[in-house]
Amino acid sequence: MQMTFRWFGEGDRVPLEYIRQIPSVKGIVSALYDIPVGDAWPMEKIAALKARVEAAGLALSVIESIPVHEDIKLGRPSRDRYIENYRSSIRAMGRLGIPVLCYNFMPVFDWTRTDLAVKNPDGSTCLCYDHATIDSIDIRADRLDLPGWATAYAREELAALLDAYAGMDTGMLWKNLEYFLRAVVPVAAESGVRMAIHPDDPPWPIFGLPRIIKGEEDLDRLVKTVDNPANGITFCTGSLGPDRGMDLVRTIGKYARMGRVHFVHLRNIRRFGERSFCETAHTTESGDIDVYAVMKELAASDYKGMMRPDHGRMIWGEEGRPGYGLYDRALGAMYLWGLWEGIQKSKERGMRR
Ligand SMILES: [Mn+2]
Repeated sequence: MQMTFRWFGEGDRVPLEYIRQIPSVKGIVSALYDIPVGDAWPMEKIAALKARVEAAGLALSVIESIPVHEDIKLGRPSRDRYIENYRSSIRAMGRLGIPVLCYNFMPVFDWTRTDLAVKNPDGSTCLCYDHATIDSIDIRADRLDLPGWATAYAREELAALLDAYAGMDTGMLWKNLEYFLRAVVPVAAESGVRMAIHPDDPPWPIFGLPRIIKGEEDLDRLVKTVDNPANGITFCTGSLGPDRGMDLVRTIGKYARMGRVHFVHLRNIRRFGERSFCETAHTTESGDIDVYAVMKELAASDYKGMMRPDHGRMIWGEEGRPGYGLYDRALGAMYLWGLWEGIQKSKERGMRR
């Protein structure tokens, strides 16, 4: 397993040089942030990003993400042009030897939270989600009152998208994902790039928009849709975990043994009621996910892919992008690496005996 860390490019308040100082972190997860959604990523720009990361003593291990144009998700005739661009970006990644591509297929909004800075008793802050609050938001209001998304869309643009999705059910969205995968996975396979779909976050429909990567049944369908190792999963414990019915430990082992987990996002959450949760520190005792058991199952599956500590809290007075401060994610990386080393060593001892 390679431990990685997300970096949002030169605009990130956390410099690459600081990330390099976190023990155990060898890889960077990043993207090009100035390319319009749907355009092909120019090879030179990806090469420059890679060179910048390598100059800091790290590897560019994962692209997270190349956004999928809404026309692809909507199945519009223009999708073929956007898919061709997507294939071109994948080929460029392959030529540069960047092994993993994380992407998602969520309509309109990807990650969704209702509060980006809930104060914890210890003075830290964290991101939370409450479904009743989501239901109370008027997404067609003049000013969209959804944390993190207030300025993402112009009002008319959002209204047009919502109208376009109004008649779409999950079956149609699946068809469009399958069309996309049949077109891009063969290119990824021949380019040496492993695609890794990120589950829906949170794992249920919001604002009446369909969502299709919510749990085990969906992941089963996904891996079968194009039966190729290049068609894989980003196993995000914090995205799948809010569903109380999800057995994270068994399922991460199941897909890892199939060779379909290429990237792991590890974070912990605390559930409140049915569809309500807050993100916590990474340790098992902090939330409802048995992080040790997840890591143990991954080790038992002989996992060799990438992992990153996902969202952290804001601690020690740090300010910055919600979920993506340096301090708590660095603590998370250390905790996860400590678990991993311990588990690997007891595994080796067990085998010698
Ligand atoms: Mn994630």
